[in-house]
Amino acid sequence: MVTIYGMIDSGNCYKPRLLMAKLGRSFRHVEISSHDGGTRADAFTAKNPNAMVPLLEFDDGRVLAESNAMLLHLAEGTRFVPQDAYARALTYQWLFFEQYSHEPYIAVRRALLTFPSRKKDATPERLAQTLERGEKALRVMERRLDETPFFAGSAISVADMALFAYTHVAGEGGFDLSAYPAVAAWIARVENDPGHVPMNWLPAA
Ligand SMILES: N[C@@H](CCC(=O)N[C@@H](CS)C(=O)NCC(=O)O)C(=O)O
Repeated sequence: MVTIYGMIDSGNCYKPRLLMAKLGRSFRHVEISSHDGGTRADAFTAKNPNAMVPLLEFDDGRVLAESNAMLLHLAEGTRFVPQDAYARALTYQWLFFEQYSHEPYIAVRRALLTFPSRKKDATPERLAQTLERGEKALRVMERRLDETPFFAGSAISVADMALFAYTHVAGEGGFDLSAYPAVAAWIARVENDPGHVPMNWLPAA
């Protein structure tokens, strides 16, 4: 059985948990948190020198970091990675968009406003920058979702799981999703896809 090291309140860590739940696959959750220094502890950095969760560990000791790499690996051969080459390329496009143009603003603003350990970093400049760039990401998403029900086209893919993770809690970062009706409708579509679980869901021990 694979192990996912992760934080319960992190969207990046939610991504592989959500996918595993939807696939009906068993896994072990080990809580490693940046709040209490767990991600920087020697025992963890021996596994991931980048000192970040999530981290996937296979039975044979091999590990895989980066939430979106985990999504692609765990979803290989399932309905969550499109067969069509262009739709698959679009899936990659939106996964990269999530990491470069979305997560650094929408996830980070939420962390700045809600994680006590990040409060010292919540300067007015940082909050203004993350708001402006996060709104830009939401506008890009709104435009795409005006065209298609899901990011890679007509069917849900791992790109939707990656973007859902922090978009559905964007309100905690001060983003008003009522200004983005296509995004709000997409959130409901993702939540209604079979096997969906909320962010705080954990497998039975
Ligand atoms: N690009 C990485 C980002 C992972 C990341 O930012 N992890 C945060 C939690 S959401 C973390 O572990 N931070 C460690 C720390 O701040 O000490 C991914 O998608 O997996």
